[in-house]
Amino acid sequence: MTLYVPELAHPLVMGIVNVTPDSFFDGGRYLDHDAAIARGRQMIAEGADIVDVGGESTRPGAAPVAAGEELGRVIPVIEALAGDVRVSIDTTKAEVARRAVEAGAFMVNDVSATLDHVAAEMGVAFVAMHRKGTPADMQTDPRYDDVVAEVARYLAACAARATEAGVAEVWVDPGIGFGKTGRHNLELLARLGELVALGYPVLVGTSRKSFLGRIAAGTLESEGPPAPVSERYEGSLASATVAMVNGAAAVRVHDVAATVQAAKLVGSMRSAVPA
Ligand code: HH2
Repeated sequence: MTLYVPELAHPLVMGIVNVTPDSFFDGGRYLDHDAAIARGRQMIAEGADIVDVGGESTRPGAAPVAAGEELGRVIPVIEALAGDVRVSIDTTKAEVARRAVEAGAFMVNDVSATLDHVAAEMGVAFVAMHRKGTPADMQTDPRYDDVVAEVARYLAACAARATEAGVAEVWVDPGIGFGKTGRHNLELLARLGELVALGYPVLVGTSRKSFLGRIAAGTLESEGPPAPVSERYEGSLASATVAMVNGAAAVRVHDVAATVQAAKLVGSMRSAVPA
């Protein structure tokens, strides 16, 4: 099921369903399969183009999950939803990616950017995301000379490797919050056009992330605490809109209904400009 066409009417909205006890925003809410499936169905009703199902949190310091446990979390949810919406699997494990595609997933969303060969073998789309470090250490003083240039170089190399491996549909993602300070995240959003210029559809995930809490609390430049996840809705919507205006082909969000409205606005705006 190929998804991306350059002349999309509007940027795509990818809804997040984390079937985990510990995801930073929705952890524990959808660990029960029925709850996860109901959440996915709600997102479909709200207009999600893709539902991204994950069974392992990537939050800083999250505990690793064994493949068997991860499979048990995600496969029933993918099987229930894949007939009604495009489902992507958010995993870094080859076995989970394979079984998820067999269960109906059409895209491998891989924050480690290592599963291109699996996506090629299974004939599905692949998202290569940039991250620096591992969940355990990625937020310990990340440094770049030029964050956008470094991320662009890395994603270009990943995308070239994936294409060479035989992946027909390659997406790239700057990995907001993965080994980046708030300033790095903001620079990536502001200069997103440089990633769009690589020629691959760009996915961006800012939803409820801590730099938004820092902006809300006025602690972007200090050691003070960010506003809690419950107070990051407006920043999530605003930053997703910025990403779409700056050329993102899709945004990965927890709040689907409002983001779909924003995506329609951006799509209408694009089509209002004479060719
Ligand atoms: N962010 C998270 C997880 N997967 N995948 C892509 N492609 N891009 C992202 O920015 C991205 C991602 C982290 O968010 P979330 O899934 O809400 O939290 P957790 O990792 O704690 O489950």
